[in-house]
Formats: sequence, structure tokens, C-alpha cells
Amino acid sequence: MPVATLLPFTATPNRKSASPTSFRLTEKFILLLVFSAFITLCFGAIFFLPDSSKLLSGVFFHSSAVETNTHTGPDSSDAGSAGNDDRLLAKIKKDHEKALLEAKDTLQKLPDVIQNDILADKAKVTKESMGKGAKDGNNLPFIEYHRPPGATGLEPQDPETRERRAKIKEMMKHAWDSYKQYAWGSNELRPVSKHGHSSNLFGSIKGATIVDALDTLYIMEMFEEFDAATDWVEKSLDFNVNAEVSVFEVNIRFVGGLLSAYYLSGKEVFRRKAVELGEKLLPAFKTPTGIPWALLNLKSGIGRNWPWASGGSSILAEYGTLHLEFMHLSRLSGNSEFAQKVMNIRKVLNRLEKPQGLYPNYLNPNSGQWGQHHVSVGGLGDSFYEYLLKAWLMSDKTDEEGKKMYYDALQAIETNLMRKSTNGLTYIAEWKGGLLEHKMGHLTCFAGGMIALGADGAPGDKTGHQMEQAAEIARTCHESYARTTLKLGPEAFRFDGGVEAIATRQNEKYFILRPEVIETYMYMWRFTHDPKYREWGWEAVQALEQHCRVDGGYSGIRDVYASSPNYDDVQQSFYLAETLKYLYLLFSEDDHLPFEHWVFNTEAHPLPVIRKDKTDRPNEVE
Ligand code: DMJ
Repeated sequence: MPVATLLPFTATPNRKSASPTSFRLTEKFILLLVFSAFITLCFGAIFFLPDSSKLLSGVFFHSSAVETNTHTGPDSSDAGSAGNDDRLLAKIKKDHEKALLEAKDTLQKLPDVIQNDILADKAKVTKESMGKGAKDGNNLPFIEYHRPPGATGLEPQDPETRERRAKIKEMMKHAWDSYKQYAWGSNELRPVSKHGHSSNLFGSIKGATIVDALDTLYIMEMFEEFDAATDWVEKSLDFNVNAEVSVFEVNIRFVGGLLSAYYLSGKEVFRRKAVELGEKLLPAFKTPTGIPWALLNLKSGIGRNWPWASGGSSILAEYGTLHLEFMHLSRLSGNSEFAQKVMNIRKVLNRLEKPQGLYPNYLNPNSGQWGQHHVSVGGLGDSFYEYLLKAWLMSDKTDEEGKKMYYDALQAIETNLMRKSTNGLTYIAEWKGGLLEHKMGHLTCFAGGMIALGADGAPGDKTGHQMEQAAEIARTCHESYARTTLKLGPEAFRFDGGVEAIATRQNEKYFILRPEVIETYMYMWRFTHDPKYREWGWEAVQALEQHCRVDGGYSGIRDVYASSPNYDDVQQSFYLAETLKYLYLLFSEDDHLPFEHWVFNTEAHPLPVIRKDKTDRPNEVE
């Protein structure tokens, strides 16, 4: 600031046109005194203000931030420089305090949270730069596609294994050709009556079998069929329906199926469709807690819960089984909203008190409180636990929160739910308000595979212990098959009233082509190479061929203890997505969809591990 501009204020009022040389000595002294007092005052003001460094830089170095704020900020006015200075100083003080708070916040965050924030910011910028056109899966950011390792596999070396694997491919061909011939475009096939079947889980979305089977066709190298399915997806798969769907089922089968098809084939249509559908599911999260509704009308965006679910609760296995798909949707779309929605579910769960460390199956999305204290590793609970572990694995083992939640939950399950029968069969019971129901569902049998998959990372030297648990569960589930007449497992089996691993209630004796037992054999084979798992898998193949295969495909059966099958006349889409895929992998080499690169969603759709060191290349090949 030039000194000359200060002089008019210090000149004596009576003296007109006086030159400085004509001052007397006393006048000069007084003038000097006043002048130095003024200078001291100015500097004092500068140095004692709270944000002196910023002000100085503004004054001496003309920082652009200060200039911008002074001249164009919303606070600027023509009221005079003194008013401007006050506002400027207040603004500087406010900015400084805000910067300090932000820095404090950042220092308190874990490195991976900071990393996520950076990714979210990056995604936001990408999305903004894409503008309006990014909606509905169109105009997605450019992604250089790299096929992850092991999308297809070499022929097994051993001739018997090769032959068995070829047989499973033939079974897939029969299931697929029958669907194509009798039910093309419907959700599922009725293999006995030979026509289409639509469950209301998918509203009026069509083609569940096509989307669920895409990746199985690809990994079995049935490329002609894969191309026909791709063509149908391109031309006919339509999510613009005015109908209510199950958010969970649509996510695991359709979003999961499309994501896998994209990662295996690199075809953009699958990425586009997956993101389009993902966006349609987002309104399900509009609840006071952000815990999504079970059911959603895709047109109106109105959600609700199953009327039977404990006072309007959402279900653990449903809202807890979105994580893997939504993390990939964020990466493929550049929209961080998907990831934020599922991370928020964790936050809500982590704030809640857990009875004995267990997660009840019901949670009210309005109040954020648990419903009935019913705990299960089978129906209503199962895949929530699976997704905690797989979220950690899929994040290249960076998601420490998922890891901790999984191993803590498993410990609580071991303590409160896992029991041994009189004759030494390990099972996982159900827990109702502290009382055990000694029943294990077919669905619960997936836990053998899950525990084996997680054993390697188990804290406190528990790897061996968890591998033993996994093997024992696999044995129990095999027994549930072996103790039936048709050598296929019942929907649920009991360990009470003098029975072990046997269904005692008529409505628990059915078999609907479910995959969980075979899934566990596949994981156990990969981790142990114990030939019994392939033998058990082959027993299941023979039983399927003998009792479920019909002219028009494969059917579920109503009673596995009956002497001959009574068909339910449904070929479930998960038979092609899961049962046949896990069987095929059981008889494949380990480098086909290797676990270090792929994680299977709960419908057996493989999703690649998201590499921590290649943040901008989601499907990097090593
Ligand atoms: C599949 O849709 C999924 O595996 C789900 O997690 C549970 N049930 C069926 C198959 O049994």
C-alpha cells in the first residue's frame, strides 16, 4: 500500500500549501510520532487478526481466491471499502475454520475411506461431465475392456473327469434347448407341460432364464447359444414395465447375470442393460433409514415390504445381498450412488445392538429397529453372510469392515447355532428368540462352501478349524441326500425326534433343483482336492438324470422319499445359472474362473475382483 495515500489524513488542518521543509522541529517530531503510531496500529491489526497469513498473502501477493471473493462473491457490494474489508476478513476467517475442520475430519478417516471419497469425487466429476445423457444406461463412461483370466478353461487332463464334464455340458444343452423350444422369452420353463412359466418375483420383466444362463453358456463355450441369448437381450429385454418386482431376485439374477455376461464377453449391451436396471432399482432405497424395500414398482418407484414380514420389516438376506452388484454398477457407470446406498446399509447395521452378536432376519426400514428375533443361516438370512465375506474378497481384501463383520458373525453362529447330532453330524440350527429349532435348510448347505472360502483369512489361527467345519457341513448335507429314496436332498431336514438329516414334515420333502449342496462340493474340491467331493457331485448328476430329467427339460420333484418322482413341472432359472455351472466347475481345472480373480454372486454369477492398485481399470488382467 503506497505511503503517499496516507498523508492527507496526517496533515495539520490550518496549514495551507505548506512544504515539509517549512515545519518546525517540534512539528516534525509530533508528525513523526503520529505517523509511527498509525503504522504500528495498521500492522497490529494485520498480525492480531485470526487468519493473518491468508490476509497477508491477499494483501502482498494478491491471491486469486481473495480477489475472487472481493469482487465477484455474493457478499460484495458498493458500500465502501471498509465494509468490503470486514466481509472479506469474516469470509477468510470462515474459510480458514472450514478448512481446519475438513482437515481434521480427513485425518480421522481410515485410508480406505479416504480412497473411497476420492473415487466418489472422481465418479461425480465423470458423471457431471457426461451430463444428462448418462441416464438409462446410455452414454456411459468409456472403459477399456480387458477380459479377466479364466473366463473359459482347458479340457481336464483325466479322461473320466473330461467325460463327466462333457456330460454336464450335455445336460445344460438339454435344459437350454428345451427352454428355447417351449418357453423362449418367458421367465422359466414348465418342462412337463412344455410351456412358459412366470413367477411374480420378476413382475412383468421377461427372460429370467436367458439372463440367468448367459454366463453358464459362455463358460461352457456354447457360443452359438450365447449369441442367440445376446440377441434376445439386445432386442427384447425390457425394464420399462409397470409392475412390482422383488428387488433382491431381480438384482441377483438380472443385474448379476448381465454384469457377468459383460465381464466375460466384453459386450457393451450387457453393461448398458445392467446400469439401466440398477438405476430403476434405486428408488427402493427411499426409506427413512435407507434400508431398501423388498418390493418395488419399477414404473412408479413405489416400494413396500412383504406383508408377512414381521410388522413391515425388510429381510436381511434381501437388503444384505445387493453389495457385490452395486459396487460393480458404480464402477461401470461412474455413478457412486450405487456404492453409497449399500455402504449405508452397513452403517445402519453397525449402529444396532445385536442379540448375542447375531443378526435377526427382520429389520424395520422406517424405525431402523429389529423385528422378530429370528436368526437363520438358511432362508431369510443366508446370502447376507456370504456377501460380507465376498465384499472383502472382491475388494482385493481392502474392505476391512466387511471382513470384520463376517468373521464376527461367523463366531456368533458357531457359538449359538452350530451343533453336533448324537451321531456326530454337524448342523446349523435356526434361532428363535433364544430357542433353537434343530432344523437345517437345503439353502443353509451353501455355508460349507462359504466357510471354506473364508477359512484362509480367518483371524486367530482358525483356518484349520474352519476348514474342518466346512467339511463337516458338506458331509451332513451329503447325508441329507444319501438318506432319501431318490438321492436328492429335501428342502429342510431335522435333528430331533430321533432323526438325523431327514425331513419329517411333508412340506419340507421337496427338491426344486437347488444348487447349494453342489456349490459346497465345488468349493471343497477346489480347496482340498479330496476325490470324494467329485464322487458326491457325480451321485447328484446321476440322480438328476434319473429322476428330474424329462423330455422337455428338468423338473423339480415333490417328495424325495417317494419311490418315484412326482414332478412340480418347473425348471427353475437357477438350475442353469447355478446347479449346472457349479457341477461343470467341479469337473473343471482350478484355473477356470480361479478364485483369486473371480467372486461368485449368490446366483453363481462370477464378478471380477476389483484391483486396489488399478483404480481406473475395473477388469484388469494381470
Ligand atoms: C438362488 O436364487 C440363490 O442362490 C439365492 O441366494 C438362494 N436361493 C436360490 C437357489 O436355491
